[in-house]
Amino acid sequence: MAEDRHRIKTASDRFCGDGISRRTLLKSSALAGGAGLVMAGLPFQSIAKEDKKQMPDRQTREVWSSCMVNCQSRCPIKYHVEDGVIVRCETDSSGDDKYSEHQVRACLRGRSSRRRIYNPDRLKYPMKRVGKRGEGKFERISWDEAFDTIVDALKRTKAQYGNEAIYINRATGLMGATLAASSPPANSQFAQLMNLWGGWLNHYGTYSTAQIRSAFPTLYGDRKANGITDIANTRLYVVFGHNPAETRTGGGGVMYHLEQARKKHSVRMIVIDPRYTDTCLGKEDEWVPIRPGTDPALIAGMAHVMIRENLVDQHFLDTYCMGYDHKTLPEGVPANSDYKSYILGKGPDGLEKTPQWAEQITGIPAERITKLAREIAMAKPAHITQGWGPQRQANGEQSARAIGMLAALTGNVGIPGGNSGHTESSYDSGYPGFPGTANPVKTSISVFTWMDAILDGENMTATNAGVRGKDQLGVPIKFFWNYAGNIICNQHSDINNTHKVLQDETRCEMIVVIDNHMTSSARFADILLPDVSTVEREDIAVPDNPGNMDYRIYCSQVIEPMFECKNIYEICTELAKRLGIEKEYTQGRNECEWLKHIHALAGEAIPGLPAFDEFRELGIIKFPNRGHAAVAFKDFREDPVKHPLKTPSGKIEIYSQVLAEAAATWTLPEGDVIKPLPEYVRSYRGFDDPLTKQFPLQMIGYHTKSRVHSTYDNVDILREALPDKLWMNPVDAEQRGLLHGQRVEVFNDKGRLLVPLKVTSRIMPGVCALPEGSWYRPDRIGLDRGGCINTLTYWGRPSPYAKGNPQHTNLVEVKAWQKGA
Ligand SMILES: Nc1nc2c(c(=O)[nH]1)N[C@H]1C(S)=C(S)[C@@H](COP(=O)(O)OP(=O)(O)OC[C@H]3O[C@@H](n4cnc5c(=O)[nH]c(N)nc54)[C@H](O)[C@@H]3O)O[C@H]1N2
Ligand SMILES: Nc1nc2c(c(=O)[nH]1)N[C@H]1C(S)=C(S)[C@@H](COP(=O)(O)OP(=O)(O)OC[C@H]3O[C@@H](n4cnc5c(=O)[nH]c(N)nc54)[C@H](O)[C@@H]3O)O[C@H]1N2
Ligand code: SF4
Ligand SMILES: [Mo]
Repeated sequence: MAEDRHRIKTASDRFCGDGISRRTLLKSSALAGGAGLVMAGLPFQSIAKEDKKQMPDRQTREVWSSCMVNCQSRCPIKYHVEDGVIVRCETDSSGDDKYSEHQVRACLRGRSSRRRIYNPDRLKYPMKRVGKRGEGKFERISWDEAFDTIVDALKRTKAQYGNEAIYINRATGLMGATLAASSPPANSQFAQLMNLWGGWLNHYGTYSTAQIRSAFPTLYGDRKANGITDIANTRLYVVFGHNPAETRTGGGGVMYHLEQARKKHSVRMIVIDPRYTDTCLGKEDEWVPIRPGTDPALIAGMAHVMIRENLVDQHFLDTYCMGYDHKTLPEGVPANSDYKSYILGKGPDGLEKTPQWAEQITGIPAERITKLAREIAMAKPAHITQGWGPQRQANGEQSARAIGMLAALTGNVGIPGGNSGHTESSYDSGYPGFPGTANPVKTSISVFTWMDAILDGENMTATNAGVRGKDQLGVPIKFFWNYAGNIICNQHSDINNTHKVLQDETRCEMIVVIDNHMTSSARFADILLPDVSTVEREDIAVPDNPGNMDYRIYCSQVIEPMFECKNIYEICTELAKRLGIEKEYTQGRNECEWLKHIHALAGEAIPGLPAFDEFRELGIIKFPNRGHAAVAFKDFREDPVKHPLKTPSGKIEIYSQVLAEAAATWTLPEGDVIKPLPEYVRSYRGFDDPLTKQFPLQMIGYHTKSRVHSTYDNVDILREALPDKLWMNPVDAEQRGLLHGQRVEVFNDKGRLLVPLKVTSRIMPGVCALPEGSWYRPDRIGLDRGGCINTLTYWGRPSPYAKGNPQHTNLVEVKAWQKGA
């Protein structure tokens, strides 16, 4: 901190081509105080202007910026700056906080962002690796040397392997940014740079949603859901593996909307999750603990009850769906391949999917399954939905589709108060992002398969690895861009194995990491570049799930860039210069001019938008949805002939022709299957895998409120407030003689980690849970004292169709930790 205080950099006016100096700009932001705008038709109406607090004598300023990490909210933060140093922060206090024009209040993470900005882990200078890759030995170099080294490597890679050997990794640290966006990678400045230089290898899918993203469209042709506020119109909210109280916090987050909607009509809530989550905490009406990876079996068991008791919506299934029963099976498909036959035991497996059958798999008593089936079928309408936990499983495609199937079975699709089974949708004001150019390379790999592409890119094909845009990738990844991501070594699976692959410099030849902090991924860089943090640049922050009120936050530069940190636009401009594409890249604009340009484009889409300078002063503009909440597939429900779905048949494909084709033509590892029906499929590392003899506990990860993935993990007060613990049921703890609070070793065939134990009946027996995102900190004997869950996750087998990350499918054993063991 003391060092920061004394660091002085010459004020730069590169942001503003309008001649306003940086200091004046900061003052003008300060003048805005706590203003915010709500779009209330035309003209825009200012709803609050706090007293102007300007104390120039004391060099005190208040400047709006934001927290824009990937928790999927983004919150405005007003920083108080004294003598160039942030001393404290506040959040949105504009307006009267009326619902749908509400305040977007930051959570504890955003409010502690000062500790992330002034953190001892901050990267200060460009560095090059001097030891073995991953060893963490670096030497300070000049920016010129860094740029030249990168450009040499780029040129070498392109000449020898072509542009497809250049990969931009998934990285979500700046998912909410506009100019500094890291994700989707196609929106990043590195993508723009590479687009203009022949292209780069892209990926499809995300670590968040790979399975649901690929699988849901096979059912509905699309990934649509009713708006979150439409929950006010429902009788029953049935939620599978979704925990917005932790994963959608902040004033802009889904949890707030959910509470508002439920309050309106006392909506009942059933939570189906192996854990009693924070979303429950007395607010739920029922918690149904379920074994991880078995949701399709619960749904099959419920379908059995509904069919037997004549509770399915037969008219809906006949009119809008393919493959529910023999009447709507596509032509040429073998008899009894329909869902009803599967449930009633007339399909190829000959097994009736009774609630008793489902009990054996899910761990939910048959009686409870029966009652649940009746309640869900009879609640008209019911909003059936899912988070992304169920699909981050080895057969997550099946879970995602089965939940969608339940919505169809009960006829809840396309109506107010209903839903498709997909995660809720939000209102979108139409404010655009960075207008990038197209990538000349059309090939992409699944997000989870970059390591496969390093190891064996030559032989990855469309049918053995899900390569898209080309039959065969044909070339390994040789150059690796990693900007604002900690996926390389913390957030990807099976860290110990990843290390081995990456340590071999003959495979991936150049890894460039651009971050704020010395993360475990940063340690794997060949060239390591220090980026400025959000408060050291100008940008526009974009929320992900804003519910019924979209908004944009103007992030003014709060403090001068620290140390030798450079802004991403500056970095890419320097690289563009050396690649001979500076003009094409900058299009004659500096950062501020790009933001102005984007705001001007927004003005074309949103009439009455305040001028750029006003936006900058206001900090936040709010766009309430003045219409109704979205009702997914409403047109289709009203007229399925006029508004067919994007599936091959135009209907909801309970029997998916796309998946039937993949099942027939793809090469899968032994044991993997792709099923045309949303049926239950046993999975490796599931509850009944033979490996349970050695590692008897299923272990899921979850996204915790103490951080956002690995970001904020190095903020001391957050760690103190909520230390990571392994959740374990008292039954399992007793069997192992383990006590609450004790340090335990969690291990399997992939690795070992150390973490304190939380003995709690908030998790079902046979399952334990560890928050994801903790920083990997191995000791000399390979024991991860950081407690990073990816020490124990499995990489070798992506999910069958999406080729997604099965990071919640794990088997482990737990024992008391003995020092020196
Ligand atoms: N086992 C398991 N693994 C998981 C998951 C799971 O559920 N279980 N979840 C997966 C999911 S859904 C996701 S999205 C991924 C997330 O994985 P990542 O995308 O790697 O997310 P973070 O760990 O938050 O890393 C973000 C990085 O961005 C950096 N950063 C923040 N601000 C800036 C900035 O201004 N400039 C620069 N240059 N860097 C910045 C941070 O320091 C941090 O290193 O993890 C996945 N991994
Ligand atoms: N505070 C905070 N917020 C975040 C993030 C963060 O790291 N921290 N990350 C953000 C990102 S990038 C993402 S992708 C989202 C993640 O959002 P999600 O993927 O929805 O979050 P998870 O916690 O992984 O899983 C949600 C719930 O699913 C449960 N679950 C796991 N497996 C199963 C299963 O097989 N069946 C059922 N029924 N339930 C299961 C878990 O116990 C958990 O409570 O959150 C976002 N928000
Ligand atoms: S972590 Fe998310 S909810 Fe919290 S302040 Fe940041 S953007 Fe807002
Ligand atoms: Mo995510």
